[in-house]
Amino acid sequence: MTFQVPNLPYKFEALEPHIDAKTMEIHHGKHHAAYVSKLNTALEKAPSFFERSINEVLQALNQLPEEIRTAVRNNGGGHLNHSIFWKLLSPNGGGKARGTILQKIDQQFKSFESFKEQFSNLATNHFGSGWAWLVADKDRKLSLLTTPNQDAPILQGLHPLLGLDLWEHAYYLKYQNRRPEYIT
Ligand code: MN3
Repeated sequence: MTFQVPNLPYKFEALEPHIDAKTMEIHHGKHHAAYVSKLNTALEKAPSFFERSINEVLQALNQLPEEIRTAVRNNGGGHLNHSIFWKLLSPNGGGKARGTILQKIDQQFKSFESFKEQFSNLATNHFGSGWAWLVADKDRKLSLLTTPNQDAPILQGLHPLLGLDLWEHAYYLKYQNRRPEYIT
């Protein structure tokens, strides 16, 4: 089975006014679709990897032929990161975290407000394209980081809990150069 773009769990316009319908349509239908298409083309050189999940493929990059490793890292990462991103967004989302995750955030970042501020600063100051993440390590310790390009946290053995796309294609139509406003 080749990799497929997952359906959005809501309509393109569902995230208005924060993220506009046209951005969602292009982001999901063109950008994500291109990552998937290029991933599938690259893996034609190693078709046994079609049997694996995208997480497993990215964790086994060094088993791939060297000539397709970069293409799989970039486009496989693009596929995984966006698949996570669509599910993190929701028309009924937002607000303060609750329950166990809030306790962990308070422990690690002192308060939810301080976590938001640190996450926003990190995302704002990331140079160029990439992603901002809240991740858990294997001991369930939380931390913040950014990754360049489409590098996925799983490449570092980290489990993403929250991710924000910092590529201009994610916000340019509505926010132009105002990345901080998009992040908020
Ligand atoms: Mn994107």
